[in-house]
Amino acid sequence: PRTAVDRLAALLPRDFSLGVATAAFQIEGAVDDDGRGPSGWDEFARKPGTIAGGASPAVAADHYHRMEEDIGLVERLGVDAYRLSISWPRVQPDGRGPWNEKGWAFYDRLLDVLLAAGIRPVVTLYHWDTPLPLEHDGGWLARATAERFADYAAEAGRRFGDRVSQWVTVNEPVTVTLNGYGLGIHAPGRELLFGALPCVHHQLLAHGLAAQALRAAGVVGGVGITNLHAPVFPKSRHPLDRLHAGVFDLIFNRLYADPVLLGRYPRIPWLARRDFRPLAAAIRPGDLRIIRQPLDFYGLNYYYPMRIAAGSGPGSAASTGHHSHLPALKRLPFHLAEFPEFPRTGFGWPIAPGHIAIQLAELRRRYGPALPPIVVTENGASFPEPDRADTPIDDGLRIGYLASHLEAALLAVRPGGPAEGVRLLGWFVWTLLDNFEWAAGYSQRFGLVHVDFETLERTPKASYEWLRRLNAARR
Ligand code: PNW
Repeated sequence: PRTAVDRLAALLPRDFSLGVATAAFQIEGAVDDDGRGPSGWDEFARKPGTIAGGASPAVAADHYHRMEEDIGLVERLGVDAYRLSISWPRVQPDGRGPWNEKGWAFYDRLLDVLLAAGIRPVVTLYHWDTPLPLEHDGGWLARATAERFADYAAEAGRRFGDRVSQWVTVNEPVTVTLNGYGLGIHAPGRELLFGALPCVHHQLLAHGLAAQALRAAGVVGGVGITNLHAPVFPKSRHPLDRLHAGVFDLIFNRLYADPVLLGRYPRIPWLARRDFRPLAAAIRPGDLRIIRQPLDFYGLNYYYPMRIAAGSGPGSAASTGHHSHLPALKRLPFHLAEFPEFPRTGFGWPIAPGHIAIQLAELRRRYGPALPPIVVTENGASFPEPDRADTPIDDGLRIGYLASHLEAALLAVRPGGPAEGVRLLGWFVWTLLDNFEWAAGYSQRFGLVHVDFETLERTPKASYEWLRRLNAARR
């Protein structure tokens, strides 16, 4: 082995899967085409002040009209898998009742194009685009949404069960609960703080019911969930920082992993008991048996570690992209502290590749034999980049982020590594294309491919070339 790419390629097990990931709402645009119904995100993004720069998701990267070109980009990367999501309101505009055949036809073609190119489709059923009528009926605060989701999952399984290689039921339920219903940064913009906790249970129930429905439909592919995880540290050794870091770890990580993998919610420490009442009220007998389905894989989205300090913080959040003032944050008894020692991404997120190893080790320690094989379903970073790609975009920082995280994960799970025993099946870069980055609009670019949002022209960045060479070096 000679180059850095060769050395990294040499670490990749033969059957290890390398891929790229996208999400429907962030790239498709075409929000009124072919009978698609509105989602909660379409409505949220129209409210003044919700999206950085007042950006609209209506066109996004226009992937709906450029699908073949985009899959061509995936094909030339030489990756073996592509993770996409189905827009629920595109295939079932009301979230209940009739299917929209033209919507299904789009994904039908997409799967065919992928398979013809020899790329394994990994399909996420829910990447945050709730059909608007369901959102108006309470969204994830309502138990009925989980039942509607199971109907949709069953239909997706019946239609595509012979062609999808892996199914992800729900993407990052924690982000939906916290950002969408707790803090109001994401759709539907509710600021319920702990009142958002029923959304935890209803999304996990949706996952369990969907996993059952997919299997009942006879799908041949594997079934899993994708959770966002971050190792959580107290800012200092002070007991109050440690206490609050423990509660935050519970809220962020364990609330989503324990029920799915162990069939129970974590024990809530006394100081948080009152706050957690809305969660207890949502649980019915038998639910946890549904939530703990045997999984073929566990999807891990990994971005950065977190640091927690006691006391309410500055009342602003980096992940909105416009450092908006968030009154809800002020009402929490803890806040996110910085890691002064690490460089940061465009979002201000710390770059700490060694922490993906800590994350994998922690999952191993907590869940032991109950931990299914892991797929890193997202890992990536945004950096400031120009709107026009007049000169080639030399995103060495992104290459550094991706290469160091992939390497750290691969080394961690080897014999003698800190996460030895974790079966790591694959790794997906977030993301193929610059896209609609939720509350940050088009201000944060995570893509391997630059998108000019005026001309919609695609221009591969240096990181695209890096991943292409990495794939080529495996053969
Ligand atoms: C993920 N955080 O969201 C989502 O799955 C993607 O759709 C999104 O584009 C991507 O990561 C980048 O943001 C996250 O604050 C939201 O830790 C918030 C966080 C991490 C990921």
